[in-house]
Amino acid sequence: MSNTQIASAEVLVTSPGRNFVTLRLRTADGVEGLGDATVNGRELAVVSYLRDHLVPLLLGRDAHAIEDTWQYLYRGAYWRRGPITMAAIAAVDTALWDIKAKLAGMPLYQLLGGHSRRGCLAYGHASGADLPELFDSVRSHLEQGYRAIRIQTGIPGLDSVYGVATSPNAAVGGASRYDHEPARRAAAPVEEEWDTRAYLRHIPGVFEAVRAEFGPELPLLHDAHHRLAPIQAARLGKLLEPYDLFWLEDVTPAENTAVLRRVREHTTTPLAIGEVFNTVWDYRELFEEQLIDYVRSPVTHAGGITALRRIFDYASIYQIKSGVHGPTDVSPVGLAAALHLGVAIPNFGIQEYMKHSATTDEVFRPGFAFSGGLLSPGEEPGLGVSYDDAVAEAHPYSAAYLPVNRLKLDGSMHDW
Ligand code: CS2
Ligand code: MG
Repeated sequence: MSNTQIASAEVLVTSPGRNFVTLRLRTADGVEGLGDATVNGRELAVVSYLRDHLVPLLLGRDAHAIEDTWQYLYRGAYWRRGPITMAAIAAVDTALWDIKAKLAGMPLYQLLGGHSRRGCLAYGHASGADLPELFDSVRSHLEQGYRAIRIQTGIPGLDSVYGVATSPNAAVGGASRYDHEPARRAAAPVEEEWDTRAYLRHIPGVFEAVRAEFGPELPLLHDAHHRLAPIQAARLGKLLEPYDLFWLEDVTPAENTAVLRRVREHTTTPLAIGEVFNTVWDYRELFEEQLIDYVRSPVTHAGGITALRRIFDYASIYQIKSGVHGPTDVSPVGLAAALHLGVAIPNFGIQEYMKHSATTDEVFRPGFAFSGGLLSPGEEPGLGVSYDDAVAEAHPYSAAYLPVNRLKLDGSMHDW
């Protein structure tokens, strides 16, 4: 029998283009597992939670006891839920699944039930300051093999809009990587301006133009980044109905999920939400009243593989599917975990895929692959991701923040 006691637990911080927090567990016999604990813009809070409070509890525990460890950390804390707690628990849980699958000599998806599909349909991010730039970006994504595309554009009257690439077509020439959400390194967040009425006037015409240019087949998605009041969200859903969206994401702020009843009453545009949710409890009324169509939680922010699988099983009862968050601030470890779940679960919907930078991939060496529009987790035992300490250490942490959002009208802080 091998010795599967947890002998070491390291919290690794690196910044290959953007900041990542990774937990590495090692058993007494030297089997290693990785877990992603990155919370964009609040990274060091999770580092402390792990280093100061969880690592001491993990040493000596049996790495095989995944469910018991999850319950021990979740119920045992007394302080339940919240992004920092759940990212820390997620990292432990993911690392333990990585170890178990390596000990079994299998890719993780085999332990989750095996293949249910050839791969995970991925959507990419097309964006542009105006329509010609947006169309170029859509074409570039189609050339790269994407078979589903998120559409974000500049809004007349606003200098910059979150989610619109700063150099959208760089990927075509290969000069530099296009980046919609660059790490904004600074001591304080950048402030952006927002105008909801200008946005609502502009977006339907953008989708009309994209459908006219690219036809009816291509699945199109859009993210409203939590910025609308319920009645505005209902209106947007209704205005977008002729353009047959795959989904409309995060229409309203995340706390008051009951308002999605109002949105749902008015529109048949499919709804996705949940990238900032932490637990199954956030979804309860949304599932039971069938107010949404897709679950956005990633493994990293919803308590790990154990917890996210439970959320997906619950969703499946209501014909609700997965649509896992996959921005560049979810590390390759978090993305790999989503892909193992994604190929195995019965109710897979779609996977977001923005592509990490080449430097990020040098640190994490992911074994997953993108081909023909599908992402596949690969056949290496475990998660299929290995961490290169030397490369990681060459990219030390430096503070970076998401932008904040103020109304153009009078500078009030606005939702996002
Ligand atoms: C976005 C994210 O990918 C998405 O759908 O909402 O870019 C999100 O804003 C960031 O991941 C936040 O860290
Ligand atoms: Mg989003």
